[in-house]
Amino acid sequence: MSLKERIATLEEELRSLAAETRDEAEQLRVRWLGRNGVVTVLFEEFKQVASEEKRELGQVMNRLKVSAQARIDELKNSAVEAGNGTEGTGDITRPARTEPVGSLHPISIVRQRIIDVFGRIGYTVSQGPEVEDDHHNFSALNFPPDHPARDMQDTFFVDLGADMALRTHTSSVQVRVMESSKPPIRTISPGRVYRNEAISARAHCMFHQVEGLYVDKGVSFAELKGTLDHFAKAMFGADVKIRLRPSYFPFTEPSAEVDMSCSICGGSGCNVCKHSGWVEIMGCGMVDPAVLTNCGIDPEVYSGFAFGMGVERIAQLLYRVPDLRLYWENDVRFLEQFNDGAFRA
Ligand code: 2NL
Repeated sequence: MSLKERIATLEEELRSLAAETRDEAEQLRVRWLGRNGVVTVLFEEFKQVASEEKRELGQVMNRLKVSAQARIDELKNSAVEAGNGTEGTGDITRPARTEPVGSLHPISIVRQRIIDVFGRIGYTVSQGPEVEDDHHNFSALNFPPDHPARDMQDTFFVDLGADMALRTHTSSVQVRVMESSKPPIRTISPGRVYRNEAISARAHCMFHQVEGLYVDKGVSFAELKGTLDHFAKAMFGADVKIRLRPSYFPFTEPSAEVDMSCSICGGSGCNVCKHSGWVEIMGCGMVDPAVLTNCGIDPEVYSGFAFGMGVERIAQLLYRVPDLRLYWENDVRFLEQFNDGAFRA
């Protein structure tokens, strides 16, 4: 039989190889690829082949060697998976029972869900510093010099010289985005914010906000309503409704407070909505033209809408959390209730 014919026979044989256990697969490896294995011997004989045939034959030989290796590895792996021949080789240091390894904090879960909802409609995520200067946190956002938010009573100032404070909203991030990029801008800014308030069941000095900003030619209030309606339904379910009430923020005009039909009682009245059928979920409005100008965007060409929500508030409505302080106490009896199994080993 010529070398070529023998290779063809071996390729045939390779396809019908079988091994029940790891040991059997290992014996096959020795028989085929070991020091005196059939393939190894073949390569020895190859040295005698006339040089004009070497090129073509060499390729066929290499192919045989590679497929033999692959086939035997495959047999070895499937024997291991089936548990054959692995008796006594298990990891005896593995715990008998799987240990629980914790879960995401409800604020992390809800923040990520909010990011996902807006991500699917084209919003990017922007971040910025938690210690901000007066310009980004207040002035650019149209806060007048005597606004109460600029007071020590309401804002945590930081001893860093020039008017630095812990940001009171993530609008400061949106200001940075507008200053450094051109419309169209579609972004959300999740992050921690700080306000100098007494801690109670309903308020905390630190919370998490997600703000959104959309600036382009011809952005309308109707699009703002449509976007927020979509958000409420994506977060709380298709049957919730929203309504807008006129409000005031220094940085938007017009401004509105957004209420949602109570997701707990469906609008018929309960403790959470104080029997009104509606719960407040966020604030919003059209970006004030003065804010656009402050950030280097021409309000004669562009318009925009913005909104801001507290993640604690959204999580409170989703999970019926009765007291905001629970988010910070890290009592495992609270935290365990949000374990969806995603973090189990
Ligand atoms: C709330 C209300 C709001 C904004 C945030 C915003 C940002 C820029 C310009 C204009 Cl750069 N507006 N953000 C607008 C309206 C409301 O938040 O109650 N947040 C917890």
